[in-house]
Amino acid sequence: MSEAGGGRGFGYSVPQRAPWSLVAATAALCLVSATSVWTAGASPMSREEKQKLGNQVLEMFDHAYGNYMEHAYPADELMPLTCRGRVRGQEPSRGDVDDALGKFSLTLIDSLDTLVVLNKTKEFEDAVRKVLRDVNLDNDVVVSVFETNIRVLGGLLGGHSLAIMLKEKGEYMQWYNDELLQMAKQLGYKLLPAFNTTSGLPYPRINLKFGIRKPEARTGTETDTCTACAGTLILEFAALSRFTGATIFEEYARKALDFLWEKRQRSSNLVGVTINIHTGDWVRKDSGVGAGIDSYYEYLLKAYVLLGDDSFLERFNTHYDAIMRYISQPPLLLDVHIHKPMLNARTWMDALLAFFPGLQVLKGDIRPAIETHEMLYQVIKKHNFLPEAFTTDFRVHWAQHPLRPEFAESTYFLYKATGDPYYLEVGKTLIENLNKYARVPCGFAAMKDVRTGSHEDRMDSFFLAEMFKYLYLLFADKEDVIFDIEDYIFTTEAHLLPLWLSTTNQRISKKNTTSEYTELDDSNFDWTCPNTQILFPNDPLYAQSIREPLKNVVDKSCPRGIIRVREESFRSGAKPPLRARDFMATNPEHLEILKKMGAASSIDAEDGLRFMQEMIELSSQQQKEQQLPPRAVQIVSHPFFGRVVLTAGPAQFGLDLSKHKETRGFVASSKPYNGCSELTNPEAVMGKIALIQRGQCMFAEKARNIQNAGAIGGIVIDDNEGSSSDTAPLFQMAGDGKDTDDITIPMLFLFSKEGSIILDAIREYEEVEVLLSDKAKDRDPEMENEEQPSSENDSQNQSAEQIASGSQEVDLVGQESPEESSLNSHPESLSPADTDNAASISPSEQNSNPTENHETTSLDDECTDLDNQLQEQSETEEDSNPNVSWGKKVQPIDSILADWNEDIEAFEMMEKDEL
Ligand code: DMJ
Repeated sequence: MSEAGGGRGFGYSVPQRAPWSLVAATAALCLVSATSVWTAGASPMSREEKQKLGNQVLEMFDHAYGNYMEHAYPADELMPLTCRGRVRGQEPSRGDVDDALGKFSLTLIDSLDTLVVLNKTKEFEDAVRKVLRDVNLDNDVVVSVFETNIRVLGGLLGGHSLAIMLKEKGEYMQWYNDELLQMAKQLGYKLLPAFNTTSGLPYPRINLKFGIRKPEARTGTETDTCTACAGTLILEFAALSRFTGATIFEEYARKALDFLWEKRQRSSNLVGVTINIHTGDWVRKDSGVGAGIDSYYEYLLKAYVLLGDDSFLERFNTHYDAIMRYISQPPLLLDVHIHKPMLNARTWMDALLAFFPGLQVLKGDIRPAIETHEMLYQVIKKHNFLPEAFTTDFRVHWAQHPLRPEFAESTYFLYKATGDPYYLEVGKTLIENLNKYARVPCGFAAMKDVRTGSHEDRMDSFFLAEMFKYLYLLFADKEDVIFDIEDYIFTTEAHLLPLWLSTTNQRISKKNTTSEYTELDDSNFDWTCPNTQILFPNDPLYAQSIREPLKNVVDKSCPRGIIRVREESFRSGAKPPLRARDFMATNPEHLEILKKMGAASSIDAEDGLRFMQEMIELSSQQQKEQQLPPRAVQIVSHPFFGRVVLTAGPAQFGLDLSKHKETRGFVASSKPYNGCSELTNPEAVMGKIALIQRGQCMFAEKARNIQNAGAIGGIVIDDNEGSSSDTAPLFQMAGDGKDTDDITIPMLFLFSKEGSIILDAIREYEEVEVLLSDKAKDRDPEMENEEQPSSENDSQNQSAEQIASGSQEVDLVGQESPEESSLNSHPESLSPADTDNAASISPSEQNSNPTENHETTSLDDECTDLDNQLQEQSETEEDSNPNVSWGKKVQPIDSILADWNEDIEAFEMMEKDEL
């Protein structure tokens, strides 16, 4: 049997096994309804256009996968800027991120089932042969148990699932004899020692060769793991058990889940972000649906779908009720404290939570899914990508974006659930942005900073495992995929596991915990799919009507805290709590409130805690705002055409690129290369951007020397070989303590790795033109037109390859000898610049951008507008729909107070219980 809809949740068939629960059944019903009824609103997309977009996705995949195979394989990942493989130990360590790399050709394994989804069966067959021939799982490398499970074990199982499907069809893979499954089993056994704890929660890391215990293992001393790390194993482990008949894997994964469930905070039914694997104590007690927890929730619901075990659904529903009660503040999802769930733990959200609307579709709760997705889309429209973290008033908090697939995933599921072509348009924008801003000659590069558009030399394997699957499936009709996607469930890494596993090898005894679950109040799910009768069939504009009030939520937002139901009550007369940003030490009333915060009532204490927390955040934000944000060096000449954007450190002197138009020019090396004395080659740098090596004199002195020689700008390149903005925090170049007003040209700093990309380009192409700016500019449309995807790719690949194979020694005019440059003295003054974890946009940066400028200057008006809008909205919505406003119920004051009292009681109980 195959359900209608397709996709992660709804594509599953449920052959001869336990009956569906109400939730999953109604969720499936949602899709039946949605796909059979189409919606008005956004205009429907023609079959031709969908096919065109599907083909574009295929071409993009070829560009990413082809470059990985050509320039990186058998390394784990491609480094798309330097066009080579990332081999662990050969690159500077990036910390935890590197724990995904086990010298097991990660990207190839993670891409296996994508090849089949994208109809590349021949390539799949080749890829499987390569995995069997080349991949070694016995390396002396310490890897993350979580990442190895979802990417490698999941990749092998997804590959096996589709290999046996193809074999059965009779054309491809006829030689296949479960070899991928045997590898998966071997890997499964290698991961098992991680579970050797009294709690049953796995250690976060394991040595593939030596396990945990042996001294050679170099791991096993960790005490903590993240909830998602311990709670995201059941799909792969159960699949492995059921495919092979070895029950141990499923047993271990279940035990870990049982333990997490036992440890949930009993009053709030929430879990924290990290837990002690020996004692079971929560180490980090904040709780959200993003980083650290995300796929724990995902796997509870999907374990129910795959394994048909009601206890997983009951657990999921209990957590979901808590999430909707405390964390969901539509359209936002904000972390709270597990013991004090009415208290926000943060004022920002992370990008990983973008998967949640997709999970809500699986659950059947469409309305909040539409709202959160719409909010995220507006953030994307503002920055082209979802920054790793953004504040509740939608400013960038962490500026990176490693090409994460979560938003594409949710877009796909929302399209499946609503059939609304709006989501196809969203997908089209994602494709355009990837091609416009992340595509580089040798693949797709992660964004180092979405504000400047600069790149990082990184293309994570999940980009191939997930992004291309979801984008392709978004535009695909049933006949565009060679098998029935509805017969499979997607793991968190988008690997495909067949639903028939639910009835195979069911020998694991299920824990009967049903009595532990509390009866849920269904009114929390007023807007879930059971309302299909009044949703899609009668109101084809349903999804659009939910999005409409949120249309300008990001642009119109003001720097303010989120509105919680409790605060809404203050609009009706009561005094709002004092917020850190409004505090004035000279205001006696404020001082009085502060005093009270330390006093008796728990509400005052709660406000006090929040106040302190806000103060800390505010002061770190202010500190960051005093720093200059990073800048961009964009290579605009052939064959880069603006595609490669390097992250550069700013200077505290010279032309401020945030206030002036960008500076564009050809680059030339100064002589002497360190720029510490009058240049001997002024004719070479005149009218150009001079390259100077760091060291031996002050930055300002270098700037003066190149300026005197007629340079229009300068790029200082770090002399510490191998340094990179991927691994070292950027800094800003400080002046020399004297007046630097005489320096009028812009000066930027590049770490050695980024600098060598320019130096290699000079060696290869001689004439290299760059743009120095605060933010990468769109590529030159004329040059864009010259691009012919296939032939140009060839030449891009060729040039990238040439660069990759070129030596790092660059024959530069006037370059000093290695002996000279090895004199590594740094008398320049440095000051920390906006770093990786870049804070919010600084006032100067806001001023540089006309749109943002407008936003800042008209803030008060807009705040008033938004308040009025909210007010009006709740009034009008109250007329048409007495219960709903911005996803929050508009309650009469007495009911708000009753709720409030209930909150206080719960809060007091929790305090007694837990503190
Ligand atoms: C993927 O590896 C998985 O989706 C995981 O669950 C968390 N996110 C990354 C991609 O962002």
